[in-house]
Amino acid sequence: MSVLTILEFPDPRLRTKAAPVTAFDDALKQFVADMFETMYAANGVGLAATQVNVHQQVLVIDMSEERDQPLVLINAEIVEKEGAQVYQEGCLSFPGLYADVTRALKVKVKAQDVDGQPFTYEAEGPLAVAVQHEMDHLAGKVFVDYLSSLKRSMLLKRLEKQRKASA
Ligand code: GNR
Ligand code: NI
Repeated sequence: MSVLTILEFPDPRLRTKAAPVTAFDDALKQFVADMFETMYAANGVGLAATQVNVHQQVLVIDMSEERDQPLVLINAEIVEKEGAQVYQEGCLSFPGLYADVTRALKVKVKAQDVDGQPFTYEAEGPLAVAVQHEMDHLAGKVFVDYLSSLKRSMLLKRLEKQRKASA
C-alpha cells in the first residue's frame, strides 16, 4: 500500500478525461487500496483517480465519522437525478478553498465494483454531493467551474496569496 501524490490546481492534468476501466485485475485492486490510503491520509471524504494522475474511471468515498464505510465506484454513470441542494464544498486539489455549489439532491448511479460486478447505487444529501464531485473530476471538471467568474477569480486569488504566504 502507498499514499499517492494529489495533484493541485492549476495542474492541467486535472482536466484529463478518464477512460473506462476494462481490466478488473490485481493491479486495479492494489490501486483502489492505494486510493483509500491516500484519501484517509489526507482526511478527505472522497478521491477520484484523476487527482492522483491516473486517468481511469475509479472513485472512492467514505463519508462516515469512523472512516469505516468505504465505497468504490468504477465506470460510474448517473442514470437519474432529482432535486437540488446547495452545499459548501472543498477539494483536496484546492487546499483551503471552500465554496457553495448547487447540485442534484439525489442521484442514482450505475457502476461496477472492483470485480467488475455491475450494481446500482442511490445517494442523497452530502453523499450525493460527493458522488457528483468525484464524477466531475473523472470528466476533467472541478468545483470552481460552477462559480461565477467574479467569485472564482476572487477565491483563486486568495488561494494564490495563501500559497505564497506558506511557501
Ligand atoms: O474531502 C473532501 N471534502 C468535500 C467536502 C464537500 C464537498 C466535496 C468534498 S470532496 C473532498 C475530497 C476531494 O477533493 N475529492 O475529490
Ligand atoms: Ni475534489
